Amino acid sequence: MYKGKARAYTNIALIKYWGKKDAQLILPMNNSLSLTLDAFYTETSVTFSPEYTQDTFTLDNDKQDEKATAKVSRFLDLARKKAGISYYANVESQNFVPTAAGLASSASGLAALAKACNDALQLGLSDKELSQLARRGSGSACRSIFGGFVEWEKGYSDDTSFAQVIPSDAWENELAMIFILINDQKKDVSSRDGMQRTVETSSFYDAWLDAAATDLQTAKQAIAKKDFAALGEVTEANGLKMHATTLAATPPFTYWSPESLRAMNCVRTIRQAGLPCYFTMDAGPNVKVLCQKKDVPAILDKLKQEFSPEQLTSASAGKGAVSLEMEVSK
Ligand code: 2P0
Repeated sequence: MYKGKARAYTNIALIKYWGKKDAQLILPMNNSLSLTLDAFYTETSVTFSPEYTQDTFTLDNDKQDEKATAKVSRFLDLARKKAGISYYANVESQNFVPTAAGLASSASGLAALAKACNDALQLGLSDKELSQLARRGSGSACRSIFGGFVEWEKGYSDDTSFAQVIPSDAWENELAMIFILINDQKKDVSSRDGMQRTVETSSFYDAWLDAAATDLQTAKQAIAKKDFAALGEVTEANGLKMHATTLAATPPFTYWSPESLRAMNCVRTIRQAGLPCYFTMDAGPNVKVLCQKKDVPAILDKLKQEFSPEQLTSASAGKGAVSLEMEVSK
C-alpha cells in the first residue's frame, strides 16, 4: 500500500492561458503568468493498493461519477507508468474555499494530486517535473506547484512545457486579490470546451496570440520594477482580450453575466476615485480584483456598498504545493 497526501493552492492568471496546441499532452498555445493565492486550496490523498479492484475518486466527501473518475484515472495512469506499478487507487480530495462559490479550481486539485502521487509512489520528481506531470491533468495546475508569481513556459513537447517562479523579491506579499462572487452555478461552457471552440473558430484568435506575447513581456517588466499600475493595467487588458475571443467564436459565447459587468464597472469607479485596483475574469462570471494589500480594507468598504459581504473574499499570495503525509507498507 502506498499513500501520499498533499495540499496545493489555487492560482489566478494575470496573463491567461487560452488555447491548446496539443490537447492530449496539454501543451498551450501561449505562455501564461499567474499569482498563487493562499485563500483557496485543495488537499488530496491518494492510496494505491493491490486490494483495490478499480480507481475511486471522492471530492468533498461525494463519490464522483464515472466521467470525473475516468479523468482522474487517466492522470493516475501517468503516475503508475512512471512508478512501474499497476495498482488501482483511491483518491480523496477536499476543497477548502470560504464559501460554496464555484471557485474550486482544477488547478489546485490536479497540482495536489500530482504531489500526492509523487509522495505515495516515491517518484522523486523535481518541482519542474512535478509541474510537467500536473500539467497533464489540467493546464493551469502546472502553475500551482509554485508559489508567488509563476510563468508557464508553453514549450513544444511534454518535457519542455512547465511552470517556474518569476523572481520578484517577494513583491507579491504586498499584493492581494479580492474575489467578487457572482454565481456558483456550473458553467454552460467548460474552459476546456471554450478554449477549443475559440482556437478552432474565433476570428480574433490570432490577434489574441499576438497580444498575449506582448502582454506577457509587459507584465514581467512590471514585476521586475514593482510597478503596480503597470501590472494592473496589463492584467485587466489581457483578461478583456481573452474574453473578446469568445464573442467571435462559432457559436459565440461569453462567460460574463450582467452582474459581472456591474462588478467590472464598480472596480473602474473605485479606481477613478483614486484607489488602484484592476479586474480580471476566468472561465466563469466571478470577478477578481488585483490590488495592493494596504488598500484591501478601503476597497472592500467601497465594494460592500454594491455587493453583500458573503460575495466578497480576499486572498494574499500563496505558497507552492506542500506534502502532508506519506505512508508506505509492503
Ligand atoms: C488560466 N483558465 O490561465 C485560464 C484563463 C481559464 C481562463 O486555465 O483544459 O482548467 O484542464 O488545461 O487549466 C482553466 O483551464 O484547462 C484556465 P485544462 P484549465 O487560468
